[in-house]
Amino acid sequence: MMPTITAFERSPDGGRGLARDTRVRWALEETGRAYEVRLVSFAAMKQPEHLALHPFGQIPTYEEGDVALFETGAIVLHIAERHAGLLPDHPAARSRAITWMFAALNTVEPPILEREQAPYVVGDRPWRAELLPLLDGRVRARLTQLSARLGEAEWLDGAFSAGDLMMVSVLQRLKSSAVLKEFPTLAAYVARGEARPAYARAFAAQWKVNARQPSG
Ligand code: GTB
Repeated sequence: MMPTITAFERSPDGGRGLARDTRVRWALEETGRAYEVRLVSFAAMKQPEHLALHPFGQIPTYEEGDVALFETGAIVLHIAERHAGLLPDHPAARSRAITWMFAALNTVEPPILEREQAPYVVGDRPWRAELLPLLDGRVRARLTQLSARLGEAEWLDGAFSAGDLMMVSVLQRLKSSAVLKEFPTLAAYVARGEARPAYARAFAAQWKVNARQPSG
């Protein structure tokens, strides 16, 4: 059965691929799965029909037969566990790849999002000038650790896995910030992920919907 995902009718990033449907599209492409997309507006995301699928009124969601999922971690894991291409066969290696998915979402993504959202949250309050460098420091600390672990390797643990897919997706949020450039091995890691044909197909599919100037 062909899965259906939801995505922004009009992504605020104007097609840069940063909305989280891109990582689900990428996982589907890596595993050779065809899929359908239902585009939703911001208003529709808050309506009962969508809230029944996603309690927080967000995208993406994933529907396939009697399976209805939200949260990209759960969706990518669901795909990776059922279709070859994103998880190693060996049980220990498989568990390590899943660990990297969690590390991306629970350990690396939070400080990145915190830094990205801080200017909107603090506005022009007087502590802004002190807070932002502190949050930059938290991002740098994580990237230093991640960069040390990746070293000169191509991927985090052997062959490309769902852990790399998730980590590259998370690091992409830093592409417009100067900080990623301070970590050339991580910048190259992101570029390697983006060079994968499956990523190119996922990017092109969301670009077709969203291509325009970013709205903010
Ligand atoms: N933890 C959830 C997951 O991983 O699935 C987070 C899902 C999420 O944040 N969805 C966002 C959403 O639906 C879209 S991706 N937001 C609408 C809302 O909450 O009302 C986040 C996103 C949005 C915009 C950009 N951008 O413009 O660059 C990048 C990422």
